[in-house]
Amino acid sequence: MPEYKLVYFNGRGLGELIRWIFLHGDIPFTDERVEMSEWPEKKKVTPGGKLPLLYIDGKPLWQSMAIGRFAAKLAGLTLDDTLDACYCDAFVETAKDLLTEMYKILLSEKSQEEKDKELREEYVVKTLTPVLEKVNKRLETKQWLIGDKMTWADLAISRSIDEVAIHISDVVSKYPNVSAHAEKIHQLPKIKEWRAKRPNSPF
Ligand SMILES: N[C@@H](CCC(=O)N[C@@H](CS)C(=O)NCC(=O)O)C(=O)O
Repeated sequence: MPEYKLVYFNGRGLGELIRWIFLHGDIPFTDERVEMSEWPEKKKVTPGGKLPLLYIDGKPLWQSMAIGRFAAKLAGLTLDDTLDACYCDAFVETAKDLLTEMYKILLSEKSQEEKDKELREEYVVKTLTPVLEKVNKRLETKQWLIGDKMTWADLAISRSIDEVAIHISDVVSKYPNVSAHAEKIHQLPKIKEWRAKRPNSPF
């Protein structure tokens, strides 16, 4: 088997979904973490100057979604049908938007009070709620988001829900199907084990 090394910051961010996919798929990988203090120097020698990167036998693959899709194929978490595979991608991008829009606010220079206000009045209303409503409705009649098996789209949505619930504790619970679906993923043995032992970090 090739050697896989995921390089990301010492946090969850855009690296965490990739970790979940490798862990669930029982695919050995090195989880290399870069401290922010080391980054200015490391960035100069990092292909593309952004993280995450996945080194496959030493050769870098960039862009979190391309890496995630590759890992998902290895882990058997993709679908063969071309259109269904695209719907998976669409949910995964939606899950990424949930994170990037939230991080934009959390990582801004604003005061905590301003961030809290923006999260409640902008993010929850315009970004989070429409997704929760759509996913909750979809899961009324389906066990998994697309097709009849678990895919990386299920992991991606539940990973984003995991992060949202860390920063905004009282919104997701209003959507019972989303909560139950996320819980089902969080109870997968490798993911459960990882969530219990992963390093603590703000993001
Ligand atoms: N579209 C890229 C975005 C990568 C990205 O912006 N990574 C951030 C961390 S989440 C980064 O490397 N920031 C440090 C920098 O730009 O110097 C992806 O999805 O991988």
